[in-house]
Amino acid sequence: MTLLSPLMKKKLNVSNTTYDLINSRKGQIAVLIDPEKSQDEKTLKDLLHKCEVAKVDFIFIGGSTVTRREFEFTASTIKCLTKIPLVIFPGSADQISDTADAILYLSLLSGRNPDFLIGHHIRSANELAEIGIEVIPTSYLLIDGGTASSVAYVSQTNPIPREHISIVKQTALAGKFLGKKITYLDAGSGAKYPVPVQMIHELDSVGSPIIVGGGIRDQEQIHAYANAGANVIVIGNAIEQDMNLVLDLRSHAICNK
Ligand code: 1GP
Repeated sequence: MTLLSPLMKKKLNVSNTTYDLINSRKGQIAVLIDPEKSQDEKTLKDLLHKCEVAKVDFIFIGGSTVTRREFEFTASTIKCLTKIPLVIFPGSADQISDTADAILYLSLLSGRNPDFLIGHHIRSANELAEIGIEVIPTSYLLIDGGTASSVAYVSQTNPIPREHISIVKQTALAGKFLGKKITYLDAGSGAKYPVPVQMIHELDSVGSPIIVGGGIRDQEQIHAYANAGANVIVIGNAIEQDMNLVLDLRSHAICNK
């Protein structure tokens, strides 16, 4: 067996981290599984099989009010059932598992709640260092999606108004200067209005990979985000309501740039 040194991997352009994968192309798809709502093992197996058939790029796991036990159980079940990279999208410091490939280390920069800017991070830092999973510093921006989102409620913060694109851009830029490697725009689960496509276009100049989610329900929206330059498009609720929708995601690949 030949082991490639990190330098050789770089030369050969072999992606070896989840961040590299996220950064590698536009229009990738993540299916979000909320352990609190995740069904029995059989249903989870069925969903993950469909995700594989549809060539879903990532499975995200997380939720606003998930317990440690629910989280650990669902994460290890997913890991046993699929090889699709598993990425933690945490709602709190309790949502950690060494079975995941990476964690989005979210700082809720749209809000001013110190717990979600640094508090949960301090609580989880030792454990993350111990288990050694890939930690991806991420600017997390909540955008008004026309409904009261659970993230806004749990974090006790206000989302950025959707028409204030310049605030979003300044916040994403500040996040980049603070060392965040990714910008995540979220209209909140079940949002009435998803993040405006124009916002994705405008963030292009910031130069960080973009993840977008919240209220995305159809192919048209997915294509629009992919063409605007989003690296990863996250879908949760719509798939919880109709698992077969995941099979339609296969055609997203035509938009990959
Ligand atoms: C992840 O909040 C989203 O960014 C998920 O939203 O459940 O509406 O797809 P949905």
